Amino acid sequence: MTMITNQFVNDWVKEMAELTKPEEIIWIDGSEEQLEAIKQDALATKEMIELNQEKLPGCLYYRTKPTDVARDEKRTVICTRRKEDAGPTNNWVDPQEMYDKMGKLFDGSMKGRKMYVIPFSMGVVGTEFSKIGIEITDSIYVVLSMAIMTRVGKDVIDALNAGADFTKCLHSKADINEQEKYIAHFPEDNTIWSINSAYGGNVLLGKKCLALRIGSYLGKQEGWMAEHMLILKVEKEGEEPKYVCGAFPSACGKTNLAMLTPPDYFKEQGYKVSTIGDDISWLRIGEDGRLYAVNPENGFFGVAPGTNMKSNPNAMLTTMKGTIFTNVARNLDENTVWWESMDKNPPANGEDWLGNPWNGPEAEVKGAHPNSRFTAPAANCPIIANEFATGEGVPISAIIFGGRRAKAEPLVYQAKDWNHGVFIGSAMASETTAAANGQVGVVRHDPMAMLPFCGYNMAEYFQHWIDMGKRMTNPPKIFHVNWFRTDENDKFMWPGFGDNLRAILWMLDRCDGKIGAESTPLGLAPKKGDLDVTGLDLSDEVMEKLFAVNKADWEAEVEGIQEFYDKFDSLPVELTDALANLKSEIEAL
Ligand code: GTP
Ligand code: SPV
Ligand code: MN
Repeated sequence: MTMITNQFVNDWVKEMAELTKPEEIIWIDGSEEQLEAIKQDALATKEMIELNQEKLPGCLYYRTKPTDVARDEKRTVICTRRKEDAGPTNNWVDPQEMYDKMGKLFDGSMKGRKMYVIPFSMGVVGTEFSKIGIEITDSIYVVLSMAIMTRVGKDVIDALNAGADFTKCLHSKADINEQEKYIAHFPEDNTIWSINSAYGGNVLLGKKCLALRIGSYLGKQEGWMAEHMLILKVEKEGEEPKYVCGAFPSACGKTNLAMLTPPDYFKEQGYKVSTIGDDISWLRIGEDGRLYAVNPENGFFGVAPGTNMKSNPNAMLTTMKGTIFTNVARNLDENTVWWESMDKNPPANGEDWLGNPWNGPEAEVKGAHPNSRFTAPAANCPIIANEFATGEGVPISAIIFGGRRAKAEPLVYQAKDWNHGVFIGSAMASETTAAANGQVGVVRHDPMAMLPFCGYNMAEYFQHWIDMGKRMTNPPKIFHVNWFRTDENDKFMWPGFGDNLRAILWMLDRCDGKIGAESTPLGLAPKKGDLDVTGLDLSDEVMEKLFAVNKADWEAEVEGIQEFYDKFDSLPVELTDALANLKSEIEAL
């Protein structure tokens, strides 16, 4: 077994073991033999189920408690010494109070269990982007998932032994008691504590907790950005590749956009799309004054329902091996998995996500939970870009903000400049989804899709965006999109998925200065004919509705933005000016 010689690491692990009192401590080195042995333990206790190894080699099934199926924002807290440093959009608790409270819950929480110590890296070890963490957990699901979602292995241990700093991540599923569930962040101590959950977003601490909440805090201090963004690469034969980042709230289309399949019409013209990341971007300014992005993750924790060979074949193919499926339905005849709209053949001899017998064709309840997910290695993705593996940043041409909005928001428009783009991001709103506990379909403000993930005061976060803009000589152009606008019959008007490439190509033409645009109160919209809709069955009337800026709707939007802004003691003047400007433009409509 690889030895950790870093005394800080050993002291911390010893201290956490004295608190949680496991029967054994196991260091994870990421080797296949070790992970295989641990997996066998999970199969023996039925914590996980092995799926059909011919059809789905290396794949496992995992089910969480019905009360523990999504992120829990109410129980997610930011613990800074000063309340104002967490800001009005975060739940704040005094750090000492939280350590005391959770210390009691962690006391003996691993009695009779094994404690796994997982050194991991977000980003490729050795690149300037890499950040190291160590997650201590009593959950085999966490061990196997972290081995997919992060970089685990000897090079991380070597980096720690060479003295690398690390984020201290402590997790115990304890009794999965939702009354005593907490996901707590101590940015000032580079520490994360999570207890009483066994669901991905609450317990895979490298992801939202480190890469976004702690990451955004570090980024503010160190001059970079941690964002809830996909990264995609667009190539046209004979031309330089272009890279685009996109921030959409949870379950609003990042994985799908990142892996999109171009419509045949564009394939024939030589267009190709590949994937760098589907959820998180870390961005730094390069020496040439451009913004460079990496995906710090090593896998995809993607929404299962809605994923199928038509909507996202690349995601389907990614999940065919080495994948953990959580809270989907099971096909008991084949020992495979199923979820809503995977195909038209739900299993008759099935089991739903709760473990109840489920006759798919006749069932009145859903087979899979709406937030059921797959955890799959990024390397499985048929269109993974070569830049993913190197972990070197790619230069970003465009940043896309988008929400799930049945009304008000047009299909696509461009910000007038960087600061206006920051305003658009800060003013974003979207309908809530099953990715977090609580009501679904309620419009809420979710700036830059970071509302649940910003580890500090969002007013300062907006300022950081503005400051980053000042430091770039050639910043990305910023756009806003909405794939989810509906008609009078509540039907989506835009086909979405692969056809979203059409909007992206318009954006890239704008970035290249190849085409003009039309000024609207919201920003710059496509001129008639510039958005290529060849082959789509969209009437002029529908196109008009997709782009309409309705005065009454936008008066309400402006009021909503103002209300959201009022939560903050002070905001950058660039944003309040932009809102005043929008207000007068809407009044003039
Ligand atoms: P997180 O992993 O929670 O951060 O979500 P995400 O942003 O990666 O969302 P994802 O791509 O998994 O999409 C969530 C849901 O939106 C799925 O059910 C998709 O089928 C649906 N969806 C994605 N893109 C589109 C689109 O262009 N149009 C429509 N109508 N639905 C879409
Ligand atoms: C999200 O909710 O935005 C996700 C899934 O990507 S989770 O890891 O649960 O946060
Ligand atoms: Mn996400």
